Amino acid sequence: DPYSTDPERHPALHINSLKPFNAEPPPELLSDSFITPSAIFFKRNHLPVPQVDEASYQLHIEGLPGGVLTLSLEELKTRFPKHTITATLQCAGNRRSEMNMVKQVKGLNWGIAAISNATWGGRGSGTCCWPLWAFHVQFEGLDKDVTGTTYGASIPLNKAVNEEGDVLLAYEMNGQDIPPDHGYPVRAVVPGTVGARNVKWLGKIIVSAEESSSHWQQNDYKGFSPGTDWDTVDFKSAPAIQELPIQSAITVPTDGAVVDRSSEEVTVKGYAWSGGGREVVRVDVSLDGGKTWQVAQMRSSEKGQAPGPSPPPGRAWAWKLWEVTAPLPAEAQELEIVCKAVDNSYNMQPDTVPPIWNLRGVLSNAWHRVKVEIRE
Ligand code: MTE
Ligand code: MO
Repeated sequence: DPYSTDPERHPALHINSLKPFNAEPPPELLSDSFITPSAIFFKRNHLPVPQVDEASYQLHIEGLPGGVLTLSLEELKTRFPKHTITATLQCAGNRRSEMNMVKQVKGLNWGIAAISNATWGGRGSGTCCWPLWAFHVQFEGLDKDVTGTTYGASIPLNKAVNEEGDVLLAYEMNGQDIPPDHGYPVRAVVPGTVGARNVKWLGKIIVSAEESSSHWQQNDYKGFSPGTDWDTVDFKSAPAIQELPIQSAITVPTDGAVVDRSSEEVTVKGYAWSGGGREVVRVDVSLDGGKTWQVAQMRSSEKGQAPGPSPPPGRAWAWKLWEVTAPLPAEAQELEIVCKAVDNSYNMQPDTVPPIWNLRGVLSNAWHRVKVEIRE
């Protein structure tokens, strides 16, 4: 069993698939902390977790003018200054289950928690000397399938070399060595970019004229029209997902929860985030299915702590947690709670799923709705 050496996992995780291991935290745990503890950070593995020995670990970098560059973990840690960023990672398939409710899609049935936020430490990728003919930076993982094919993906070169892109070759997550499930000993952190390009267990970097030829770059993680089906889909016709669209969801209460009339108020909590470093500037919350709205309170730090300086424009990599406490409407027996976020480009979420439905169930970012019963 190639999965027999996979690490132990936190029992609170909701498991979507055991081998490979795919799991998300319960939503109400997610909004408890601005920085998601690594143990409950969502886990998305396509393959077995590779066993990497830190003493013999090597990172190979190809396509630079000087030929192949090989770095040990020690060299990566000591030869370059350490950068630290707080960035949210979201899987392209987050909230796929809502697409499944419209019409069956192909993929893991993620709820709303295939998204988490961590502090990452490592070497910045922006340096000198990138060749003029290069347009992409490919990443290869050390995780392999039975045929020896490794996980791979690529990002545009300009994202990787721009210091304001904040791309990291990260060896720390939340102040500690990156845990095995999250890419020990080194992973690419590409803030603002879909989870799939944040390659874990990084073995090789290739500076190239071409995108990664991997299955996950070419024939997966792309968006299509609701009218495209598996008979007509042409993966070459769509660009690989890089930056993700505006997103928000309600973590508390959960769908189907019951609130007591005597409590008189309801507190709604959730997260909001946008790709490409765009900052969330507002979250609107409705208790009546979208007829009336109020603006949520947002925070960008742990509860009770002062927020740090706001991020420079275009570098808002971390999510915001938000909260609203409102009186229970007198007449209602049921609430349909809805949230929607707005980023600093005034991008907003679509109100329903059908116009954005796609056969792979990616980019699911419609207004999030939960129904709550009021018990008299
Ligand atoms: N990197 C490797 N080597 N193998 C993988 O299976 N999964 C990708 C990405 N990097 C993957 C990978 C996907 S699809 C996502 S969403 C993120 O890792 C998930 O990162 P996490 O498990 O740390 O949350
Ligand atoms: Mo993903």
